[in-house]
Amino acid sequence: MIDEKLIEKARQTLRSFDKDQALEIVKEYVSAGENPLELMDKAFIPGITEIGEMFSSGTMFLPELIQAAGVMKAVTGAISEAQPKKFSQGEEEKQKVVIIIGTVEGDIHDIGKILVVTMLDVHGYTVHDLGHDVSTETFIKKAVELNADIIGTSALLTTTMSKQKELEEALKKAGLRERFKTIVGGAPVTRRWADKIGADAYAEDAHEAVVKVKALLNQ
Ligand code: B1M
Repeated sequence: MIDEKLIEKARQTLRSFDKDQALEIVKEYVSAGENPLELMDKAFIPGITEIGEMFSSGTMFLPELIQAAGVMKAVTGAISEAQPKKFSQGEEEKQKVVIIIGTVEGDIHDIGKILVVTMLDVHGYTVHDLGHDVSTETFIKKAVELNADIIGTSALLTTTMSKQKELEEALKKAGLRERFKTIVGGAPVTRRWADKIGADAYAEDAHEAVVKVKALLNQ
């Protein structure tokens, strides 16, 4: 069980933009044999959410948000690297499943998307991370090229969520809608939105993304 003092210490690294200290906390936690995803869920994600709130209320400005995001990105990388593979039954079948994921066009937020990629990867799926600011055309081109089973899109801005709808429409137009399953996520994205645009699945967080992918594949 993660203690409150450590949670506060980790959150403080985001407020003070202290990347070294943040990475040290992750390193110590991993060395103690703990799962750093717990640190992510209980400390760093609430911490960066708090930073986002400070940004929208005007108590923090863009250059500071960028610095805090730099700390968060470094932590995400370290936690992703430290994840042990969770092999389970049906491993070979899972590895045959190809998932492509990216943040939609016009959107450079990629921290949450990296966590989703990590979780699917550690659960044994073959995941191709297309990065951020990915156009609808690129999603489709890559899905065909890699013979993907699932296309996952992340959107963090209310203005870029429309790109998830655009993908659904473009797939239909190209006669490819039945060939791929789609899953959507991102802070402003909801189940309602997913239903509205006709996506096959919605996941609130990286843990749920694994559950939803399994369900999509009837695993
Ligand atoms: Co941005 N930003 N930002 N930002 N930023 C938000 C999203 C915002 C809510 C902040 C705020 O005002 N409170 C706001 C959006 C408002 C809106 O649209 N309604 C905002 C804004 C306005 C902007 C800019 C426009 C600011 C400006 O320039 N004036 C600009 C936009 C740039 C662009 O994309 N074109 C901008 C820039 C940035 C930074 C570059 C500084 C940085 C991003 C760095 C990076 O990602 N490399 C940044 C950050 C860090 C944030 C906040 C503070 C934190 C985002 C984050 O990393 N959260 C964010 C506030 C917030 O979201 N509360 C904010 C932690 C992460 C683990 O969670 O990404 O939600 P999240 O991912 C979760 C789930 O959503 C889900 O699982 C993840 C893990 O559990 N999920 C999926 C995500 N993708 C999924 C895909 C799936 C399934 C689940 O299936 C495929």
